[in-house]
Amino acid sequence: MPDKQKMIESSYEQAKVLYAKRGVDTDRVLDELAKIRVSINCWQGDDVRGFEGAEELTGGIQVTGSYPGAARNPEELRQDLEKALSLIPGKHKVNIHAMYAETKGVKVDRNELKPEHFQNWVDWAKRLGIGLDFNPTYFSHPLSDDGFTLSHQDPKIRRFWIEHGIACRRIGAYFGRELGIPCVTNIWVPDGYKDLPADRFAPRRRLMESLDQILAADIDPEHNIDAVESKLFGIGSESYVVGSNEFYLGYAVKNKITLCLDAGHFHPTEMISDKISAVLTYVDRLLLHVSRPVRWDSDHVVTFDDELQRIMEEIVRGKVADRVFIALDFFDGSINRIAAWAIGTRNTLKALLKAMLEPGEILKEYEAKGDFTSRLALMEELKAYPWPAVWDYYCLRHNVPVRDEWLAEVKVYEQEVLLKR
Ligand code: RNT
Ligand code: ZN
Repeated sequence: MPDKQKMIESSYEQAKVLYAKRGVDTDRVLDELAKIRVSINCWQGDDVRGFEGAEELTGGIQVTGSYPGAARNPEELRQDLEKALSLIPGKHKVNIHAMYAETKGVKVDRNELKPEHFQNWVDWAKRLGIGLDFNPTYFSHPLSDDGFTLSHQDPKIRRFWIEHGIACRRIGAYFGRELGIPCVTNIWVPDGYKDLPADRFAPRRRLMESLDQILAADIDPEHNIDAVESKLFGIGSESYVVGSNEFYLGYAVKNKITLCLDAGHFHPTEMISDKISAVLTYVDRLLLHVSRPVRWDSDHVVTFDDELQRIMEEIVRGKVADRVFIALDFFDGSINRIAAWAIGTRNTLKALLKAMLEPGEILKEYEAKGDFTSRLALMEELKAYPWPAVWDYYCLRHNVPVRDEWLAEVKVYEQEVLLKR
């Protein structure tokens, strides 16, 4: 359809002129945007089930909904991810968990996992030219059943989970080396109490010591980047979470590792967008779990809301894109799971693009002069600048569906593939 193409191109040319008047070079912005990899969470595709045959998702997180077509095995999950990636402009990363190991029917416990158990993922990522990120899985396992892992009072159970952490860092380094793109290995543990603890100190001390042992293993920081993720509460850990924000902020600063901020892991009115500049004053790098809490840590699909835009504005205005890893974390089983990936990832990229199109220097100048009227006026006018025309052109240039055209492709895939499962 050359007409459609012409329309998109001419809208882009008009947008380009408007942005140029504000000193923004849209062509350059699109080149910059193409360099940013978003880490897409594989666990949206199978409702966080993994390949170990686990019957239940534990750890205080929950997927609701029973939309047909969830991936049941590695082949289906990768096929679905590939479909989703074909609807998203740019080259990205896929984020996997230890429970997505492929052990050829042999039982390999989590403390014994090796790079070879992820060879299919690596070969697949190579073929697609994407990166991989990694997460040890500290839930949905008999040794996490009483709600404690790395901070467990039983040294044998702690040992098991320490070994798991070390195994995962090795696997992460393998991903980074093989793919030529560093792997972020993110530690999140569900440890905590439903009701008021008598001792809040001891589990935190144990968690610190366990993390120290995991990090003591000598693993090439060029290929593997260690991150720790905090949380406020979970289902069954409402009163106390061992790995709270203060705990991990202190840990990351002290040990010079990456801190992970999940958008759903704070009080409902507390926003991670405001934390980026604070945290990056003290840690080198930040991992974001871009998610959407609705009244609680519900992990809804990321929409184009205010907080998403603020997060991206912070990254762009602060010129810290090289210090922030953007990863997605949502799991909704009530809608088509490929659509969930497409919606969440496309929104993330749109918000990033919109932020990159901002004439940031002008805004900062107004601010420095104390002209807050102009600052607010321009910020508000920019919302109606033709950034969607730039987005459409970006999709066209990267050969992915423009606007809601991707939905028709998902519907065909649903008929031909998902509903036959
Ligand atoms: C849980 C954390 C964690 C998980 C994934 C599956 O509250 O957000 O990041 O969502 O590891
Ligand atoms: Zn998370």
